[in-house]
Amino acid sequence: MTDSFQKASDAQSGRVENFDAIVIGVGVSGLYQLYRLRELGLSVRCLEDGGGVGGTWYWNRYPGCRFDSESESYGYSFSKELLQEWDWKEHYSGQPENERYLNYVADKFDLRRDIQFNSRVTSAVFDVRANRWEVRLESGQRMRAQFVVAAVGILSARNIPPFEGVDSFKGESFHTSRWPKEKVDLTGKRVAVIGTGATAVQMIPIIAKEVGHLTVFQRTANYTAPLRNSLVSDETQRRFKATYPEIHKRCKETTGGFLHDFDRRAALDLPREERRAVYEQLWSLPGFSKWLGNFRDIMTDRVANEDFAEFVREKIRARVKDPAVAEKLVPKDHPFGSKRVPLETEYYEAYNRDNVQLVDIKETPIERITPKGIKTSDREYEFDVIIYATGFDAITGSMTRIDFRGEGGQSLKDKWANGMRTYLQLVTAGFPNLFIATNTAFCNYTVCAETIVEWIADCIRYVRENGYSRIVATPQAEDEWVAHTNEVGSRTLLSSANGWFVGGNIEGKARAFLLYANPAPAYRAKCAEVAAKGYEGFVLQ
Ligand code: NA7
Repeated sequence: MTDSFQKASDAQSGRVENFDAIVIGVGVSGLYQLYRLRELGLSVRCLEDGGGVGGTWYWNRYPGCRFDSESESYGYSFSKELLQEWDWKEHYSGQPENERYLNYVADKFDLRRDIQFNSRVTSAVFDVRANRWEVRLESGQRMRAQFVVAAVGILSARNIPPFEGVDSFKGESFHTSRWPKEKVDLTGKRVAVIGTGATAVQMIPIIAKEVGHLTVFQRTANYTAPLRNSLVSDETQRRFKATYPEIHKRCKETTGGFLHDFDRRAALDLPREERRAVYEQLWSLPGFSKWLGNFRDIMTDRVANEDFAEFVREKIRARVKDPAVAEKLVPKDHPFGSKRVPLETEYYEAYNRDNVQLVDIKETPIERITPKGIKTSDREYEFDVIIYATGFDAITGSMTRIDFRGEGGQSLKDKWANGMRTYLQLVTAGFPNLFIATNTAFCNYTVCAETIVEWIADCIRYVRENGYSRIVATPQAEDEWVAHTNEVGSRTLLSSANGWFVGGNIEGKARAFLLYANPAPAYRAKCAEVAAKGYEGFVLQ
């Protein structure tokens, strides 16, 4: 019987399959979680909405999509064999290659046999008497498991703003995270891009060369920095493979899990000329060096931040020929790094092209989408294609779009209505045996995702080996963690902007620190300490 026939017949017959654990999502975290749980000898079913593995790297197929992390620091570190087998072709690897990598991992570790694709989870209800979750799919299929691990991604619930008339547009429209697998031919077309976040910044310079005319609708100008990508030479490839232990050790020690780390000096302790020399040096380096390799107070001191922000503004002005366009592209209303800094390649040069126009929608807001295009407060623009590069209902959206029901039938969506509430970013009180395997530390994705996945696997093993059937965080531990997260976040400049880090990108979304802003080593140490103390802050039964 084929998989889809099996599913259809299960849905019709009401047959409920049983597993030790269900993993929702098969991106970077879910794939590794499956591997670790299987290593424990658990029966596991992995449920994936998409038609293949990869999560972010499956869905985001828009032109120009790539890592902003150094490739050698983003790949998994758990398998020495894998590290030696895989060659990274670019220093900042592109989506097609990243998807191939994750498929290679799935095949190498024979993970596919436990993955059910095209399976969207709609609800998960905890049965307090049986200590099991009942998970239901859009198809009607049901299954039960003692543990559920939600590896649902931090940036997977796409955000299409509720513009009036969205469905009335007669041309083609795409959200960047649902870009079709088949090539989208933009040749000669009139194209709109709404949004200027990390996604748009990667995509715009590439499609600008292809389209007939491109109109970019910008709500907030962003600080960006040059990516400076290049091919990995054979010699560098050999160096990666020979020094992976050092690479991973470094990523475990740095503030954000990257190869970069903050300069221990305070910016303003240096005379202006010396500071400038440091900025120029950082600017010439690839990747996030300009953000995460900057002076230590860049994320905490407004004056230090403004000093660097002004340097970035000068860099933008120097690249855009039309001073009026340049001024629109220069960010002035939030500190550098308080939103995720997009890394770019020829982004500003795109605005020097005759076929690219920038529309500032703070000056002339979008009033509605029309059958022909986009109507702002001053005119209607006609398009063949509208591209929504409008981001995500980050971190909480991928959880709350599943109807999780915990003890007493409590809904997670209701519980988080005023902001995310977790203990250790990993669990939430009132929802036993549910783990959140997404990296919400301020940390290079895979680096901390591995830690989180391993922590969850160890916790599940502990529960089983000690004869317990459930584990749940106490409300008190959660309260303390939320207060601590807010306190740590408020020491930084992260709340000074309206980005997804704090839920500020979505109208009506409660503002909260969604990322844990303490340095990654401190986060790792805290999680390890909780485990070492027999899962302090949890009730085990
Ligand atoms: P982002 O970084 O959240 O950017 C989304 C963009 O869409 C940003 O420019 C937003 O403007 C804009 N946006 C969102 N809602 C609207 C409305 N209602 N009207 C106009 N413009 C809007 O998402 P990305 O996909 O670029 O990047 C997400 C992450 O992926 C990134 O951080 C990396 O980690 C990888 P705003 O700035 O909010 O004014």
